[in-house]
This record gives sequence, C-alpha cells and structure tokens, in this order.
Amino acid sequence: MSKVGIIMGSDSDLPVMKSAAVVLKELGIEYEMTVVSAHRTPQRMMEYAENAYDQGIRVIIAGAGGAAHLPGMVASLVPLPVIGVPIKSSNSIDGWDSILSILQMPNGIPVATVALNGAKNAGILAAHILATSDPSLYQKLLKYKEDMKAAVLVKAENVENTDF
Ligand code: RP5
Repeated sequence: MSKVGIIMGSDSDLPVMKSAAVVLKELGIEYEMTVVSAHRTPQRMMEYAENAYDQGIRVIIAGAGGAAHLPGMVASLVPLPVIGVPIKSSNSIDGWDSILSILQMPNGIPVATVALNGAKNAGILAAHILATSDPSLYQKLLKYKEDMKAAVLVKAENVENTDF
C-alpha cells in the first residue's frame, strides 16, 4: 500500500509535482499519484481524502495553482499530515495567489506549505514524517544528508580551484 498520496489539481501541475515522486522513489517510499481537483471534482476530492487512511496513506502531498484550495480542503477532511505545494500555473498571477491560498489556513486546519513549485522538498518532508516511526528510513535520510554535504564540498573545491 502506498504511504504517500500525491495529488494535484490538474495534469498541468505534473511537471512540478513529479519532483516529489522522484525523491520518494529514490528513498524507496511507496507512493501513488493522481489528479484531484477541489473545484472541478469536489466529490472526488472528498472521497479521496476520506478513504486515504484506509488505503494506507499516512502523508498527503497536494499541489495546486491559482486559487489553490486543494491542500486546505483535503486537510479539512482528514487528520493526516498534508503538505501543500503552491504552483505557479497558467491561472496564477505571479505565484503569490497560490502561496497565500495554501499558506494562510485558519486555526485547527494545518497545511505544511513548501516554497513555490517546491515539490521536491514536499517529498523530502513526507519522508521525514514517515521516518519518525521507521528507523531504517531515518538512517536512509541521514545518508541523504551526508550525500548532500559531500556534493556541496565537491562544488566548493571546484569553485575554489576555478581560474579566471
Ligand atoms: C489549478 O488550476 C490546477 O492545480 C492548476 O495549477 C491550474 C490550471 O489548471 P489547468 O487549467 O491547466 O487544468 O486548479
């Protein structure tokens, strides 16, 4: 059963949202991914949220652009951690509309909002949440951080040795 549910308001969000799937795959975390629109398929959104826990989903990553109500509405329906990804879509003025729609939630309905188009971090944050009850995933994430550090040190050395 998939541990992470990745949903997005439209297939036009996929170029951004696929980064969440890529990092989850890299970490060996099972996920499922589909399109659920808060405005165009409200009934489907309700069914998705209400069935998510029984389907094995423990974290939901929801991305949407413009008047981005999907993450907040899903969070309103189910007590699972919801990570919201604001997307700079064709109907977004400059991205702020998506950011604020996802970020400015009322008390009682939290959505963990990542940066504009920040689907990769959404995937990593989902992994961090799952790792709190999965020691082997926790070890994997420690290694992920070590690998990042090593990559930065290589970059540093390259920059330091660059001759103009
Ligand atoms: C939002 O409207 C979707 O999440 C997408 O970001 C945006 C544009 O959707 P399409 O017109 O491309 O289907 O609800």
